[in-house]
Amino acid sequence: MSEKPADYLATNGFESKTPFLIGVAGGTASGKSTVCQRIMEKLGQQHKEQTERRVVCISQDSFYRTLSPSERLRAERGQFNFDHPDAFDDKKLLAILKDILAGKKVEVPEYDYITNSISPHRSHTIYPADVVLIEGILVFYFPEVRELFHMKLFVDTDSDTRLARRVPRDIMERGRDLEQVLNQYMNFVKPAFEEFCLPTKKFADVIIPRGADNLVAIDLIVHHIWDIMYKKRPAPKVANGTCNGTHLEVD
Ligand code: UZR
Ligand code: MG
Repeated sequence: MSEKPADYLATNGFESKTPFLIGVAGGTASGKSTVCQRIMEKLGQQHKEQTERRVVCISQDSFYRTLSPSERLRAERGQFNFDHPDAFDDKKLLAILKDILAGKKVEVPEYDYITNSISPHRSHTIYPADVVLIEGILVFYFPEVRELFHMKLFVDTDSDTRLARRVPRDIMERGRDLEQVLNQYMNFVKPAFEEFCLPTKKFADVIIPRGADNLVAIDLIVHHIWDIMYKKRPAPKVANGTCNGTHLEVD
């Protein structure tokens, strides 16, 4: 398969159409963010300014709900279950996804893993885009949210690999100690994965074994996104190219 030109999305003249919404689920440290990053890279988006991006990625972590004072104390002791569906504000996620589908500009809060809370003064603006990726452990759990996705991907990486990645990440990036990380994993992360996340694999359109290492799967997905976007939309205006009705040729 030939490489599509990196600037295709930026030059095709598509304006304010319904964005193509892709959900990316999978267990903790399965490589969801990396898969999204690879998809964005292959669509040639990662070096663009926020306002010019035609492909954007949002994390479900931005939709953790605000904790009560007692929950906050438990979180500090590693005794709060962040892997349970109740930890999320699914109504807020739903409302934002509906706004995105309506072509609106939205503000997405930033989550801070050190304080276990949404940063009060930090959020980023998501401008209307052609493709919006939403990644998170439970993005397929909530039926109303799940129904909004045009494409559902499940990143399926084995649990040993995920644990081996999760431990150093929590210690280095999220300010935890080893005992706390392992306790939390055994008490909350692993059981919640089995109870809430793994059963949502059946909703996926594509299951990606080995996660971001699976370049063939990522390539196939990216080509599929191209095809769908092209077929869904009116004949694109291409700077130096022609459109013959079945495929796009660009010089
Ligand atoms: P990914 N998480 C935290 O560690 N701290 C928080 O304040 C909020 C979430 C973890 C959460 C889950 N679990 O397993 C993980 N815990 O973030 C999901 N404990 O993020 O999909 O990137 O692994
Ligand atoms: Mg993540």
